Amino acid sequence: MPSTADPFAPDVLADPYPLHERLREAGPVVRLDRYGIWASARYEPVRAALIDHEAFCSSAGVGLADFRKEAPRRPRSLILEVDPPAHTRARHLFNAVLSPAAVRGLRAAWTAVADALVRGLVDRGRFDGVRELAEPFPLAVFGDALGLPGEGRREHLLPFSDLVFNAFGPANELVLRTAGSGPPLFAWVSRHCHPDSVSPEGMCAQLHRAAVREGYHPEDAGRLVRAFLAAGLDTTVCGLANALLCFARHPQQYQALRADHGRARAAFDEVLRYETPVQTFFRTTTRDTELAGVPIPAGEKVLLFLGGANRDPRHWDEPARFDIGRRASGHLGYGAGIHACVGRTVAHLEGEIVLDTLARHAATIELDGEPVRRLNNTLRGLTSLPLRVTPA
Ligand code: QZP
Repeated sequence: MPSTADPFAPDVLADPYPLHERLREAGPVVRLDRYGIWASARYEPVRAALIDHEAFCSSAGVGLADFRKEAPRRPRSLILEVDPPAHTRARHLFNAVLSPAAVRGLRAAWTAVADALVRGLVDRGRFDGVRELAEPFPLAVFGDALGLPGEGRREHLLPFSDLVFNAFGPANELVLRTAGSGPPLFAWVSRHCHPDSVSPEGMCAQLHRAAVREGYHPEDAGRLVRAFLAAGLDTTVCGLANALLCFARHPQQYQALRADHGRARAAFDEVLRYETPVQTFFRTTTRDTELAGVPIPAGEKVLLFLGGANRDPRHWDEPARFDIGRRASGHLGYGAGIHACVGRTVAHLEGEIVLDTLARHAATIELDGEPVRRLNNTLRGLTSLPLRVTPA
């Protein structure tokens, strides 16, 4: 059954869940007439398409634009928007830089940063959860790990990724209203994809060196580094902001977290399931195929609602309930298959540390005003989250 809905309309981005429900009820895979694409908001087909990278490829772009019909609006990502074997080569480089040992080595310093930040906020009693915690923490800790200079991070990286993630959607008002702001942001990002502008021990320089060693042209090595800056900051900002909102709205769940800090990791998975930061991705069919029994011709765009899959009642018991006690780890917030988030251990470390630290220092966390939702064609997050906390 086709649908005329616009998944990128402002009211849908503000609250996508009613549309997900309608699409899931309309079928496992639905035609979206407005964009001439296919879509699924059910768990099984979304997962199946992500895992079948041969029939559902990434090299035609993972946004609405079909790179076979129109040139990419920015130079193609050499990890995200490629298929094997090019993808495999790039993925190995990221895996090496983001090795378990490397990520383990970040924990102590990051915990100390979170501790100082959260102590200061709890002492004040009231703060903005986005501007004073969800944004500064990843910008500080992952920015340092990447080897970026402190200067200019906030002003460039968050608006840059806002453009990047809007660009996966249609050229709607969100894209048009920021159209002029790109050049200085791209210039800053390009500069810091070059090893001369970053610390030699940081992950940007490490990745660049490894890529050149593997035979990438230095310019392509820089384009690989760009993925760190595009994908590694704003996604975790959204995840942390969503986490704070979830716990402010669900005080019993916050008390359950406080009662057992060992739950912080699982709790962050439940946040990613319940309020998925990366809401959507596209794939493109490489041949006539089928998804959950629905035939799809070759060369078609398929919109995968990760956030919809994560609330599919066919897979989850009471999906609209935020419950840190459930087994949420099978969620699709990090994707699945060969393109599943390569930085997930870093993202999860940040989430765990912030939730654990908060639970140690704040006895209660409550809304202190209306949260302000941030609209983006791909990301689900907030621009402001007024919070009130009491000391533990
Ligand atoms: C964005 C790039 C959540 C991710 C898909 C985001 C992402 C990954 C890579 C790039 C951009 O390489 O530019």
